[in-house]
This record gives sequence, structure tokens and C-alpha cells, in this order.
Amino acid sequence: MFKRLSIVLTSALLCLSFNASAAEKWRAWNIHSDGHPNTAAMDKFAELVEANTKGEITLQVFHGGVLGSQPDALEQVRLGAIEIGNFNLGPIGPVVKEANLVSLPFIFKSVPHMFRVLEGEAGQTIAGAMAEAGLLPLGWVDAGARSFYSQKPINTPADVEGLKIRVMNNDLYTSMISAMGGNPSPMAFAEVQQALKTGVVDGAENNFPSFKNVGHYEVTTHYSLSEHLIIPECICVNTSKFEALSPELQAAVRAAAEEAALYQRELWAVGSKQAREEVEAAGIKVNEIADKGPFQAAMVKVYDDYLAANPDMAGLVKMAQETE
Ligand code: BDP
Repeated sequence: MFKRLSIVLTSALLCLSFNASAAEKWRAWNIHSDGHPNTAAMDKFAELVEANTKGEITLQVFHGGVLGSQPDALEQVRLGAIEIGNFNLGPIGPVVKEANLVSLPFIFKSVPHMFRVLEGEAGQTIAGAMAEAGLLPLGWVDAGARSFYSQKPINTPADVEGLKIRVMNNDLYTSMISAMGGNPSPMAFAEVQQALKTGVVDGAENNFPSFKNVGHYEVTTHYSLSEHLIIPECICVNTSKFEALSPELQAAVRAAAEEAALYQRELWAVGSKQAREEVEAAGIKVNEIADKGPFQAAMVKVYDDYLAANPDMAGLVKMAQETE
């Protein structure tokens, strides 16, 4: 009797300890499909997570936005229904106020300047606020600069006047387009190609890899290098899930994200150049904008209104502007 009881107890204990060390299966959201630098970088991240944690955490990456639109996926990661996401900081602004720093048009002088700001105190403030909101950034990735595309070249804000322009989900982008006299149309990424094709919108704005990868270049003719937004992206994890890991596993996942982020930046440098060449070869006319001054001048009102409504953001804005 005692023997049987002890066998039952031993197997119950074994079972418990097995469960405790059972591999965690995590899911990751990625909006991009094959051929986009972030897709390869997220696959690499999954490989590194598995290798660094010796299989204690396995990560299945769902590409092409199949787990939902970006605003939905952000909510899912915040709730822990999905563990990881490669998010653009643009749609994070409505959820985490500090993240909106990067959505102010022309706030950064260049992509390296944007990374310097993120690596400094402003970046720490943004990362801390994101973590509080359940979206802990483990690595920052490159998303280049966003420019306008439509059926005509855009050289001045007056060229945007009267155009219906698709933007991501963030009030700053609607203010930005309105300040140029255009009609902003917030819309999910997945709907943009059809909207451009059917004339529901006259134009949109994005970087070269996204412009190419989802076929926006097939339904427009001109890409105008306004480079009005330089928005970074993150590899973000649900904060509580990450904090529940042992310190060793946390370090392993962090190292995987840092390596994958650096890998993404390399892929991005090559991929964005290639994407530009490919769309040009397909007939897209790319125009430089000789003077971006009028675009910047039009944004003074956007900054004034934004800072009047969000005076507590003035410090971060100043920090970014003063970063060399
Ligand atoms: C791409 C970003 C992606 C956004 C998309 C958009 O990588 O996260 O969802 O733009 O415009 O460049 O919605």
C-alpha cells in the first residue's frame, strides 16, 4: 500500500518537474511577408531564441499580419495573448504617449541621429514607458524614412493639397497631412494597396521596402523623397511574460533580440537600396525634393498644437532636438 502510494507520489512529482521545465512556446507577430528584411530578421530571432535558451523557449513567427492588424496585435501583446511583435513605433504612440516623440515630422535629422536619440536618455524614457504599458522593447530596428507616393510628383506642401493620403493610425499623422492641406485617411496597412488601386486614396507614405513588398508601387507612379518621418521599430515582448523568466532566460532572449536587431539593420541597408532599384526598374519615378523647408514650415503648427495639448512632452522633444 505504502509502496504504491510512493510510486504514485514519485510519478506525480516527476510529472510536475517535467512540466516546470517544459519548453515555453511563444508566438510572434510580424506584418511583413517574404522578401522584406524584417521577415528574415524575425526568423533569425526565432532561431537565436531557441539556440540561446537551449530549446526552453521556442518561437513561432506568424508573418504577413495573419494574427491581426498592427493596432490589434499591439493589444494582444500587451495582454499576453501573443508574446512578441515587431512593431512600428507609430501605432504605439496612441497607447504610449512617450513613443510619440518619434512620430513628430522631421524630429530626426537622419536615421543615425534617430538611433543616437534612442540610445540616449530619451530612448530610455520611451523604453520605460513602453515596458509599463506591457510592450518591453528588446531591440530597436531600422525602418528608414517615410516619403509620399501617388500618381504625381510631390515637391511642395501645395502638391499635397486636396489629396487623400493614407496614414497609419496616429493623430499626429492626420494633423501632419491636414497641415499640408491634404485629407488624411487612417487605414490598416493590409487595405492600402486596394485603396490606392481603386482611388479610395490618392497617395500614401512609406519606406522603399514596404512600398515595394506589398505592391504599392504597382498602383502608383511617383515616389517623392520628402522623408518626413523617420520612425524606428522594435522587437517588443509582453513585459510580464519576460519578467516571469529566470534571469538566465531573460539574458538569453535579450541577447537574441540584440543580435537579431543588428542583423535587421544590415539587411535593411541592403534591402532598402535594392527595393528602390527594383521599383525604379519597374517604372516608378523617384524625385528628390530640393527644398524641404516649406514642409518643415508647415509642421510648426503641428508641433505647436501637439505641445500645447501635451506640455509634458516638451522635455523629450528638446532632448531629441539637442542630440547631436
Ligand atoms: C511599414 C511598417 C509597418 C507598418 C506599415 C504601415 O514596417 O509596421 O504597419 O509601414 O504603413 O513600413 O502601416
